[in-house]
Amino acid sequence: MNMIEEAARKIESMEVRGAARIARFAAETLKEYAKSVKTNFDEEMRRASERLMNTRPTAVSLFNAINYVMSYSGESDEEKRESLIKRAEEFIEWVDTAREKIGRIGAKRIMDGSTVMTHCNSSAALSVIKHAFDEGKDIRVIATESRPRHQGYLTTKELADYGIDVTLIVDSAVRYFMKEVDVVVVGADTITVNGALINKIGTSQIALAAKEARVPFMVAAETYKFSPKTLLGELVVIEERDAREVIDGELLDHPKVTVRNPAFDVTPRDYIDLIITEIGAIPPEMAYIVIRDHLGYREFGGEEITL
Ligand code: RUB
Repeated sequence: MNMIEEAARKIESMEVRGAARIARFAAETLKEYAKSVKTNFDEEMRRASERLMNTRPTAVSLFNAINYVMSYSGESDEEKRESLIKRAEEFIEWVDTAREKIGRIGAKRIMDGSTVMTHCNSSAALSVIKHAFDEGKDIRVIATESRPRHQGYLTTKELADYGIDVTLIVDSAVRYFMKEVDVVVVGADTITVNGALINKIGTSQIALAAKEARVPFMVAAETYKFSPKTLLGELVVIEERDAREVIDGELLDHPKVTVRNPAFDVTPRDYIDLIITEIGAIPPEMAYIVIRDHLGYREFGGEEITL
């Protein structure tokens, strides 16, 4: 199996998961692949990027990573390779530094003595929580289980190993515990041009419960989670995964039973107090400006569209 196919399967099987990790991994993979391409550089790289792009549909970070890396330039294959490698390294640097900055900015919004609720397993959201803890704040986290793939267990272990007190709850207990929560912090797979958040299934219910209880709802999202495609009118595709992730056994084969397994949902901007990005803490209404000023849009091999 070649390097690209192997990487694509790792993303599809969720061995590599989470919007930032997927994006970083795609950039790394294209960089390594570029080093091995002998002839037909453009064509080989185009095919490789298409295969990676078709792994998971929802997180725009994958699209933005591939788009960034594939916007290489040069005359000869050697020049193109060099340019691509440089762009991949720039993107990887962007991922690493953005997470750090988001942690520093977001931590200011977490007060000493707070209880923080989080959902799924977001490296950006956890960066905020860890920074607040590193500043000496006495905080406690409520982490949802995040069925069906239980990414909440990863969050629980990661934070507990870091020294933070964590309470793990089932997803349906969110409203029950909301009265104990001072702030909710979640990550993002995509932010649309109108400021809506697409994140792990269940996020929108948490936002609803937070609004009802007047608990601030913050999103930790690097600027490469904002979607230029939505500016051009595209709708975000919500990935629907195999029913066997939800249950096994006889119900699956029952002719009258359908099991649905959407992996993400949409939280409207009215439920979001603040988006913490590496360029600052912004209201969701500013999504258009982030897309216009920080993300170009270029289709592979197509026309560049100036925003
Ligand atoms: C992961 C998920 C995370 C975002 C943000 O979904 O929804 O909240 O991707 O994560 P999955 P990060 O496990 O299905 O990939 O901040 O690390 O990019």
